Order: sequence, then structure tokens, then C-alpha cells
Amino acid sequence: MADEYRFSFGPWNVHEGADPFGPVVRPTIGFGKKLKYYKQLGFDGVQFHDDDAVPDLDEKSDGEMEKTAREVRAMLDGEGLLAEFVAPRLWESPLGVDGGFTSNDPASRKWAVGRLKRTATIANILGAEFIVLWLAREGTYIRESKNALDAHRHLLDAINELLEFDKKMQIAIEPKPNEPMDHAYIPTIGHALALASQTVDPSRVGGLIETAHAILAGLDPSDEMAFALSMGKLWSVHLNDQNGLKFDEDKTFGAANLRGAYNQVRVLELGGYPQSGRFVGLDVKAMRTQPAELATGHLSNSRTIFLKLVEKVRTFPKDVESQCIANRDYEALELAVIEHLLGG
Ligand code: XUL
Ligand code: MN
Repeated sequence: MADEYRFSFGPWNVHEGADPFGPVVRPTIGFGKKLKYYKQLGFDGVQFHDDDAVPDLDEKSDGEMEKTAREVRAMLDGEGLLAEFVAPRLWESPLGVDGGFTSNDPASRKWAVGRLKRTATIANILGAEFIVLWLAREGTYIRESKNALDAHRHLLDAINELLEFDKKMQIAIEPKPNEPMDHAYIPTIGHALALASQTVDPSRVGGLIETAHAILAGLDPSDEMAFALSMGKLWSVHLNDQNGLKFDEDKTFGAANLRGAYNQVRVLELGGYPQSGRFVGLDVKAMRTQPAELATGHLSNSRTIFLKLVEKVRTFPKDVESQCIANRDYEALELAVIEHLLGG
């Protein structure tokens, strides 16, 4: 099973532990050292923000950007790692303070589309086949601050511009309903795929579904994944967990809702996800209480829990399942699932 699935995470998943109420609690670990963790923890793929690969991107010329990206590619090759995707990090720049693509300021919109094109160039150098768009500040703090119709049209224009700029690059939209904004545009995979269908090349626009984001939207992550899988549009996942409707927790996969995690694995299995060759991404955060030497356990534990749940899905007695479904005895089916998860 460990051979069938390939796992990835991003350098931001090993972090210093700062939160909105307190400073860092662990020392910064350099990118080169983080790369060493991947194979040790059982991971083969690296997810990037554009400036994870090329720090201070906005201050760099195209030549400098390409040189740095080539150096990062050499580091990946040296470790036997693959770049899964690159995502433009628009939300930290002053130009993206009120969103990039959907900003009211034309200068910000121009900058955002430019960053998107530079992200594609970096992705090509790193060997990543797609860009992820997490639309962090593309939304509103108050509804009256933007014209939402224009905002959606600007988003479509930005995606189209990238698809025209790079005829091979693909885009996976990562929906999230809120945080940092009060309300974000494109809150669910349904919105993402509707937008995709309106682009100049719908075949190159798909989705990445994160467990916590779906829960924050009040939806079942496994159904969100199934919706995308049924259309061949689930291009990556950010598995993690979330304890109800609060801030985006990015807990260890399965740690808050084991049955919910089982059902996510079940739909990935039903959808032939491992055969697609796509990565299982884990967007998980170490608890702030973890000392530095223990601050990668959330990654290896999430992977372990995932693989144990693959085993559970594959060993669930099919005869019991079909009998219960035939009898429409869902109480019996529910007990069988819980007993199976409990190991009894
Ligand atoms: C934000 C989130 C991001 C994206 C990558 O909630 O999930 O980490 O996955 O930018
Ligand atoms: Mn994510």
C-alpha cells in the first residue's frame, strides 16, 4: 500500500509555531534541511509556494528568478524528490492586501496576473505540472467593499490569461470559504469547477480539496472529493482534520474525526486515485506545544493513519456491505463500519 500511494507536503508544514496570539516557539529550519526530512518521513513530493522556491520574488529580475529556481530543481534532483505544484503566494504582499485578482485596484490586479505567470515559469523549471490557486484574500471583509460580479469576472480573466500564456500548464483551484477573509469567493469545489467550465480551456482547470476547508464550508470532505473525482477533476488533496467550525486547524489527518477520514480514504480508493499517479498531500500543522525535535510527527503520523485507513477500507467485508444495502439496514451497516474501525 505504501508503494501505491505517493505523499507530499509543503515546507510551510514544518514551521516555527507562531500563531495570531504569540510569537515563534521553534527555531527556523532552512529549506535545504527541510528537504532532508522528506524521504525520512516517507514523502516523495514537495509542494511549493512561488516564494518558497524563489524568496523575495517581487524584488528579483526574471533572470535571477530562473537562476534560483534552477538551483532549487538541482536540490530536488539531488534528494530524489519531485515538485508536485507551485502556488502563487499573493496574500503576504502589500499589493495583495485586499486580494490580487479581485482587488479594486487595477495595479494590484496587474501585479497578481504577473505573479501567476511567474509562478508558471517557476513550475516549469521545477518540473511541476500544475499551479494551485488558493484564493486567500480573493473575497471581502464586508460585502459592500467589492462588486462580486466583477470579482468573479476578474478571476476568470486571470485564469484565462495564464492558460493563454502557458499552453501546457494546468491550474488546480483549492476552495476555502473563509479565513483570512470573512467570505471568500470560490468557497467549494462546485464553485471551482463551475468557474473552470467557463475558461478558455476547461480541460486544464481542476481542483485540490482540503479536508479542513470543506468542513469549514459545512460540507463533508469525502463528498467534495467524490464530486471532483466523478469528473476527473481531483488533481490533489490537502488531507488534515478540523474540530468543528473554528479557525483552520490543519490537525493530523484522522485526529478529530476518524470515520470522516475513513470515508475520505474510501472515496479515493473508489475513484482509483492511486492509479492516477497523483500525490496525497498532507497540509497539517504541528501543535504549538511540540518541541523542535518532535515537530514533524504530525506529518509521519498523518501518513501512517492514512495507510492504516487504506487497509481498513480494503478489508471491510464486502458481503456485509452488500447484504446491509440490499436489506436497507443502515443501522447494521453503521455498526459494522464502527466495529471494523474499532478492530472488533
Ligand atoms: C490555507 C491553505 C494553504 C494552501 C497553500 O488554508 O490551505 O496552505 O494549501 O497555499
Ligand atoms: Mn491547503
